Amino acid sequence: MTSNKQVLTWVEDMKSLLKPDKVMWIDGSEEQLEGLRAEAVRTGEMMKLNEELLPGCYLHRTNPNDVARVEDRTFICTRTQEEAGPTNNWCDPKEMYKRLYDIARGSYQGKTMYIIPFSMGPIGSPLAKIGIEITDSIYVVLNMAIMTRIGARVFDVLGDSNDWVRCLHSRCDIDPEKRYICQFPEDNTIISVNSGYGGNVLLGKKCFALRIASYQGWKEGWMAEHMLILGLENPKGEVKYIAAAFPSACGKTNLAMLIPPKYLRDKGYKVWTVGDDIAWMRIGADGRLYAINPENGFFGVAPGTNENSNYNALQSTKKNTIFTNVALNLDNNTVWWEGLDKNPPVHALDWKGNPWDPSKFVKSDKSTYAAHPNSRFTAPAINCPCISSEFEKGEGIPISAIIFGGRRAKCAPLVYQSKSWENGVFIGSAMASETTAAAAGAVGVVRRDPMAMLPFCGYNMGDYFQHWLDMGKKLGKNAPKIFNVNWFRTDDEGNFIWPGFGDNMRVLNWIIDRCEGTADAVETPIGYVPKAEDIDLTDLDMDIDTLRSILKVDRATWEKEAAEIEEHYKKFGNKLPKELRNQLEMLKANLAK
Ligand code: GTP
Ligand code: SPV
Ligand code: MN
Repeated sequence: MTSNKQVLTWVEDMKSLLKPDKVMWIDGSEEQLEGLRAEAVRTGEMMKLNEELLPGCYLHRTNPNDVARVEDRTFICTRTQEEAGPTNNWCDPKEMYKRLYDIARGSYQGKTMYIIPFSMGPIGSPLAKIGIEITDSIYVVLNMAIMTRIGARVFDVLGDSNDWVRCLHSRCDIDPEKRYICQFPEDNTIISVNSGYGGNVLLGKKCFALRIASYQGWKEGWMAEHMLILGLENPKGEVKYIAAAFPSACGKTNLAMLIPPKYLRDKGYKVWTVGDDIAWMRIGADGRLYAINPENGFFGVAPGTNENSNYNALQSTKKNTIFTNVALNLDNNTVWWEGLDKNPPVHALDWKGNPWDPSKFVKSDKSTYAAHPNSRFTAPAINCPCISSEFEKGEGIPISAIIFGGRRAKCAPLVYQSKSWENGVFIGSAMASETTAAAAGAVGVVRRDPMAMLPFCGYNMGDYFQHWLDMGKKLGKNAPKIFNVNWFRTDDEGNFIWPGFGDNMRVLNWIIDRCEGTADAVETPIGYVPKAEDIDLTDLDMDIDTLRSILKVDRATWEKEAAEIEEHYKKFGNKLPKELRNQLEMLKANLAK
């Protein structure tokens, strides 16, 4: 399929290490993929779902010890620890290669080695990059076939070039004690062992498109970010693009596929999805910031997805989709998860494959759930009813606004605008959010997650902040405006105050109006906050005082926040850019006024 010498040498090296019985080059043809689906059904790796109700759809269950990303077993292996920085696990590359090769040695015996050439970004796009993943899992092959552009045509573009990322995955024994997800940014190499779950094994996604790509972007002058990209169309038919960084399971897929409230739809407002998780951004010939979505599908959170919360995501999963760790409805061979509808299946198997009894469901006890809280769907982007006409556009689309956000029960207001790019970088660098089920470990703990990149930045985060500041200097007056949002403020009973989902459009409209210079704002110590009258509450069961309560910047809360940011900044030592130190001092001074 290729005569690229570096590729062939690497494949030979991997063959002698892993000792597969067979080797299969994935050419991307439908016949080949169909053969693999049949084989996965034969071995029980996947279950075929109801062909009439869910054509081309399958269910896969991972090992219960292997259901989310594992941040404590994820490493950035640079020559020095300083290059990986204070927020990453680090190991010397020589030592880690040895440990991983010892674990992987001979692990493909009796199995087939699948070689998947893939492109992150439209094939041949000037913003795209190529990778090759070797895996022993058909589930990985079939997911990569949805999430990326795969097959022989990737080699046509690669030619003899050595600019590609080596991705090795081996399931080994799914032993959590020997599970490692390792990035070697200086070698364009990723090695993942002892896992079979999404983000740990679909190596084009977090491992390449964020950890390796963020490092490449730093070296090459572009940005790889954990951001959705959406186009907001106004009644005149003009489309403005927004990129938004929220931590895992904090609402990117939902915002990317938003359906505006009826009164805005009637006026002609629409939202178009370009991406739901990752953005690669470069400065274009006209000096503006252009973004592509390097992915080709959605690896979305299933629980909570329904007709009302995210109609477009649900539609995207109606065909050619792989479901992971959701429940199986035995009556009609379809899938179910908490929050899909109000009719839990009567005869069902839970995500572990055990009989599930809906009468035993207790909200506070996750072990009674039918679907795992981090169960997911892998759906082709072309299935999405609101996919942007620019989705395949290789040069990318120009970004007008960048939004940061997270889950903060208190503190951060519904929305505010930064006073400048530098101030926006400060806001991103100080972001905090409650942890979610997307990663193994405690859920609901507030932690600092700068730019939603804490688990994904492939180099020293102090250098990453500096890179953001440098990009702003290069962009100058063309820099997108930077905002912060928080859909997750709660009342004393713990209920969300803001309705969220489609109603977030009301906030997006204010953001776009601010970019156009047509909306007013109030200056506060933390940035520009909307006047309550400027957030349209038409058709909403919310009074303006409640809205005021979530727009309020509380001085005492923010003084405490500033002290916590100061603590958070200590980690970065002399790598913390002085501009950010100044920003913090300015915030403290503003609060003291
Ligand atoms: P990753 O795929 O892990 O990166 O997650 P994501 O950022 O794409 O999050 P997603 O859109 O899948 O949402 C995660 C959870 O947040 C789901 O349970 C949603 O129902 C919930 N959610 C999303 N948007 C909102 C919102 O505006 N308000 C509230 N209250 N919940 C939301
Ligand atoms: C995330 O955790 O941010 C995800 C899911 O998008 S995973 O691909 O597992 O990283
Ligand atoms: Mn994500």
